Amino acid sequence: MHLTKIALPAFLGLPFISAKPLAARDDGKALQDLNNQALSALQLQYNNTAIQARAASQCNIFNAPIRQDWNSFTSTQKKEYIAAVRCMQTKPSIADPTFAPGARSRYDDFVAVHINQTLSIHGTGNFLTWHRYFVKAYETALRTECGYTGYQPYWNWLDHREDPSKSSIFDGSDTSFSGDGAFVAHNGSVNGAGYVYIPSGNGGGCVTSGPFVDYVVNLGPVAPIQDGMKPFPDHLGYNPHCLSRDLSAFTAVNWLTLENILNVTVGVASQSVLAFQNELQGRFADGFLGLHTAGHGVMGGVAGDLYGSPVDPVFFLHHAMVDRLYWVWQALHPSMAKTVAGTLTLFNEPPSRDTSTCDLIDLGVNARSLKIANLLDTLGSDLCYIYI
Ligand SMILES: [Cu+2]
Repeated sequence: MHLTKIALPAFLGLPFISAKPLAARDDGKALQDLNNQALSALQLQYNNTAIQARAASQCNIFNAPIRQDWNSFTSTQKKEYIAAVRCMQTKPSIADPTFAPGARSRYDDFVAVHINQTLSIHGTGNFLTWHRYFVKAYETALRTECGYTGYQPYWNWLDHREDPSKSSIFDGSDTSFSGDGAFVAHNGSVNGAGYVYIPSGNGGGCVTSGPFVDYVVNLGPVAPIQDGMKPFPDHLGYNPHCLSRDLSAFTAVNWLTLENILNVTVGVASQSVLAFQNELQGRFADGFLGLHTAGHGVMGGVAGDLYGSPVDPVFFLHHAMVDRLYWVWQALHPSMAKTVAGTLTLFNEPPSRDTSTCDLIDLGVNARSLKIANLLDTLGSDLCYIYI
């Protein structure tokens, strides 16, 4: 599906998010308005581009593939996406076994590069572009290796925040990503680098229904945060276990909020890429998880492990939503859109130099390496997509 020139003018002329009290506003509609603001801004940028440059461009807002909300998929589209994920989990790994001896599947190849690079892709200057490219490479693998014909869907965080087990992503049906884990009594999780206590939910064990009930997770956990969950000492070794979850309404209600989304995209935390990425990832010492960390925390179980979090297939819908906010922020802040900030190491520990847009993003066997500079524009020659 592509946007049409007839449909697009509808995005123009929309008022910017008003300052009405949050409670008086439909949160879902406000988020959609924000997305429409980004589309309007991109159309203006397109209109202001010289005609010759437009003609030379392969990708533009009118021909770009569209990433959309999982909720807007039909049952057929959901089943096609899920089947492609299951296909990735059964196709043999192509990674060098000396690199990741525990990787058995193509899916594991993605998990392995994330585990391997964890300390240099979070709390760093490449966080946004690394994960953007990671999702893109995964989307491409689903399409080229597993016959998926659609594009990467995203998880709308505002949907069923008060009870994620009722959402179309986690309801446990055959068009979901399986549901909550079986109840296992435990004393909650400690998220946010040890600063933020999360009470246990109704799960904690293996998922009990849906498409991923028999999925064997081969890698991790490296640094689990759920009480009683043991780390596996060999980071890339073979450790078959189940997909566990402990859905956390507590986390969703506290941090997956419209207020936080508006703050990073059009509010105080949107004033620089550093402010945007820091607020998105969280201020842990203040007890504030941030949207990115909270999304992982809502899943709980194996997804709470910073290293091995991609073992839960909802990781890619969550990071598509993170990327959607990055895309909105870039569209609404064109003068800063191609800037990067931050260093090469997690919270600059150990201290390292500043990230450069000439630095490479290396996804191992999953994609060719690209410079950060090539990943800053989703309407460029290496990336081509928009969100609705
Ligand atoms: Cu990550």
